[in-house]
Amino acid sequence: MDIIILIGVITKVKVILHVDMDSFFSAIEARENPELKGLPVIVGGRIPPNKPLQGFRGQRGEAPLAETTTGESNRKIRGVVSTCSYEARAYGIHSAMPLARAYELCPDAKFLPVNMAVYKTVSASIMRILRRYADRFEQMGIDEAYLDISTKVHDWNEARAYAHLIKQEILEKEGLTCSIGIAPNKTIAKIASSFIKPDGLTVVEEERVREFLAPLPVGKIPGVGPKTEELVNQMGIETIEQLAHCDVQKLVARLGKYGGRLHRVAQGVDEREVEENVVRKSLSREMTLDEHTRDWEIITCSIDALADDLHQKLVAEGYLFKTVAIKVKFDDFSLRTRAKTLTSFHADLATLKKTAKELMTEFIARTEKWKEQKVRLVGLRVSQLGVVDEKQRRLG
Ligand code: TTP
Ligand code: MG
Repeated sequence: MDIIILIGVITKVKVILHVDMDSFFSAIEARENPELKGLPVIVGGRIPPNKPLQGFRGQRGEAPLAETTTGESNRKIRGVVSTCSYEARAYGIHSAMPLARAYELCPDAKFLPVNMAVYKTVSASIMRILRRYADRFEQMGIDEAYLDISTKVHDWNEARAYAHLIKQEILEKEGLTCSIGIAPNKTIAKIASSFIKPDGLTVVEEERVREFLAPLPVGKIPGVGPKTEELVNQMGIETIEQLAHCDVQKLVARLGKYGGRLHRVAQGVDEREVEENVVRKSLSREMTLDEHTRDWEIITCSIDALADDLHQKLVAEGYLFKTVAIKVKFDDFSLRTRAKTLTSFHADLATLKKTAKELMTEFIARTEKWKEQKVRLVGLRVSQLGVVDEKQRRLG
């Protein structure tokens, strides 16, 4: 009798933890000024003082501002909400809302300017704490990170206790709360960290993944914005369960490759590893356009805005760039990129903008698609990064 020995590869389940700080900027402000605790706090900018309308001349003799937002005032309120406390959210205020609108909803809120230097310092301290708890650590933004804790814990109960230790240390050392999600992969861990907020902890055990995801709207999947959600809804798909059971071919026909990825995510599958942020190879920014367009003005304005944002990051991190690339996503979700490598390293904004616009001009001239499809997203990336040496950095 033949004896067949099956050698199975036992892949150990991963345990991924995602941490996201609660109302990060405003929580730091409230920590620095305890009298703000429990109040609606809005970070984004101050509201200029109310000035009388008739014959007003400011202290330096300036004319009254032209725009008005309320009947009795001539103030012009500029800017958007970066974030706000949960007390302010109760008034319907949220990130990216114009400050003028936030003021209408809650004029008594405390409006504060963005104090980025402080937030970055606090972020660095929190990341130092988190890193120690992880086998592998990946910072995602100023207030969130993934930790692979697979070898640190033996089961989901231990993972829960481990998360409590993390929350306790951040609270004791930094006086801030966070929300944590734990799951077998990154996507589910991220969905889980926002499931209960603020000060939440949600553990999605491997056997419960499908059950957890099933009732959630598709928009809960990280990266699915309102436009994609609407497209998917138009196909009669509202929940992640419906997405998991839908015909993947139809999804791919509508969303391209991304449709395939979404389908796998809906089935609880995400193979991405937690990747250490070692040496950065590139930096990029992208922007989904409010209106899909072929308007050159809008596209160049978007490129300018992306370049401004990217350049700030380059300066902050002390990088020079050699390669500039643009990315264009059309209405049918097809993607095109164009890149140019310069002969030497550059650090200035003007070169970044000029190169990006040259690439875009050339792209438009040579791409047939441009005539048929509108643009839904533009992106800008710099790669082949060099490090500004300390002396240059001081001069810059
Ligand atoms: P988030 O984690 O999205 O928001 P949050 O920490 O303020 O609140 P939550 O409890 O829901 O996590 O973003 C982190 C910080 O990034 C936030 O405090 C301010 C900043 N931010 C902006 O400046 N503009 C934005 O549009 C968003 C979404 C965030
Ligand atoms: Mg947050």
